Amino acid sequence: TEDDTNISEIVDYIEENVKSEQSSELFGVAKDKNLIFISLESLQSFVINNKVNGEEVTPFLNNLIEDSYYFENFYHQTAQGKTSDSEFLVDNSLYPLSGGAVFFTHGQNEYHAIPEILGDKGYSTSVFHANNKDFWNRDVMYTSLGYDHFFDETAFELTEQNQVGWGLKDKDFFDQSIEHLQTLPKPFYSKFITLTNHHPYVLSEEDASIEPFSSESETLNNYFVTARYTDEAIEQFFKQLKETGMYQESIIVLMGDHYGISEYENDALSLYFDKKELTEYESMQLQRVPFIIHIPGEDGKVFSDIAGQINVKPTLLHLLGIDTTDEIGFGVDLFGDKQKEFIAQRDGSFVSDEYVYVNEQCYNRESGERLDTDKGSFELSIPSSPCDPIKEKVIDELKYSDQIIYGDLFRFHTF
Ligand code: GP9
Ligand code: MN
Repeated sequence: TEDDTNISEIVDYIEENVKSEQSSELFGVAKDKNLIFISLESLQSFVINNKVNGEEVTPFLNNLIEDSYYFENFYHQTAQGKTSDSEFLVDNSLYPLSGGAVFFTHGQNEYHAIPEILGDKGYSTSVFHANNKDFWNRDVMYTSLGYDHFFDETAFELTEQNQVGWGLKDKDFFDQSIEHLQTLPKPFYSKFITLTNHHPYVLSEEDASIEPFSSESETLNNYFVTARYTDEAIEQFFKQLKETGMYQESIIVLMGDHYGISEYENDALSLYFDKKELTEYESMQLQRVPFIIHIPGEDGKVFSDIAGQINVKPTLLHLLGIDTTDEIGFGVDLFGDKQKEFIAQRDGSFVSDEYVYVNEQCYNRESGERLDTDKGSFELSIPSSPCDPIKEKVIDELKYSDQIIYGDLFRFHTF
C-alpha cells in the first residue's frame, strides 16, 4: 500500500541520516537499573549556576551536575503541547506537531515508546503527576505509550496546606511518591512531573527560601523563587531515595520540559542579564533546558555539543543496554560518535554546530552575528544564506516525523 511505501522511505532516511553504526562506550552501564526520570516544569538552563540577589537559584542541581553528565547546550523542542510535547519527544524520539498537542490529536496511535520497550524487557513503568488524569489527554496517551500505571492526582493526599498554584507542592509530591515507588516491581521506569515552578510562579512566603528578583515582571521575579523551591524538593527526593536504598539501584535523569519565561518578559530578562536588549538569536539560546544524567558511582562530565529532547530515547535505552537498531526515531545517542547536524524547532528554526537559524534569519552561533543577505533589500543575485542547506534537511525531517503521526504508520510496521 501507499502507507507501506511511506514507512520504508522513512526507514531509509533514518538509516542514512540519523543512525550510527557504533554504540557508545557507555552502552549498558546502567543495565537492569531503575530509571527515574524527573521532568522539571518550566526550568530553563539560564538559572543553572546562576544567582539572584547574590544567591544561587538552584544550589542542589548545581552540585548534582558536578558528579553527573550534564549537557549545557540541550534545547527543548516543544510547541503548543508544552509539557505533553516534551513527554512525547522523550518517549518516542519523534517531533511533536506544529499545531495542537499530539497527545490530544493522536492519542490512540500505535507507538513504540520507551515504556513499551522497557515493559517488554521486564520493567514496570509508571508516571507520577499530581494533576487530573485527563489533562493533556494523558490517561489515553499513557496507555498508547505502554505505561502500566499513572499515579495521578487521586493517588495523592491533597489538603489546603499542601497545595499552591496548579496543585500539590513539589515537596509534598515527592514525599508522598516515595511510598508508592517502594511498592513497584523492580526494575522500574518511573517518570515524575513537577508542578510548582509553573506560571504564574506562586509560592507562600514560608515556602520561599530566596527573595524575588526586582523588575517590572512579577513573572520573572517570582520564577527564581519557585525554581529554588523545586530545587529543594529534588534535594529532598534524593535524600529519600538514599534512605530507602533505591538510589544505588537507579539512574536518575532530570530534564527541563520547555521555557518558563516567554519573550513577553524580555525587558525584565535583559535587566537580569545586564544587557540592553535581547535579540532573537539570544531568545533562541534561551530555549536551552537542563539535561542531567546522574549515574551513582560515575564521575561527572560536561558535554557541549548541541543536543535536544529528540535524543533522549536512544541515549537512555543505550545506557540501559537496549539495542535500538530497529527503532524508528530521529534522535541519536548523546554519548555516541555521531551527533545530529541540527537541533530542530517545530517552526523550522534550528541550531547547528555553526549556526542559529531563527525567524528566517541566519546567525553565527558563536558570535551571534547575522549572516543573511538582507531580505528587504534590492538584490540582483538570489539571496542566500549559509543556513539554507540545513534548513532543507530540517523541513524534510519534520515532514517524515509528521507522516508517521498523521498516517499512524507504525500500524504497518513490526518492531
Ligand atoms: C499540567 C502540567 C503543566 O499537568 O504538566 O502543563 P504545561 O502547561 O506546562 O503544559
Ligand atoms: Mn510544563
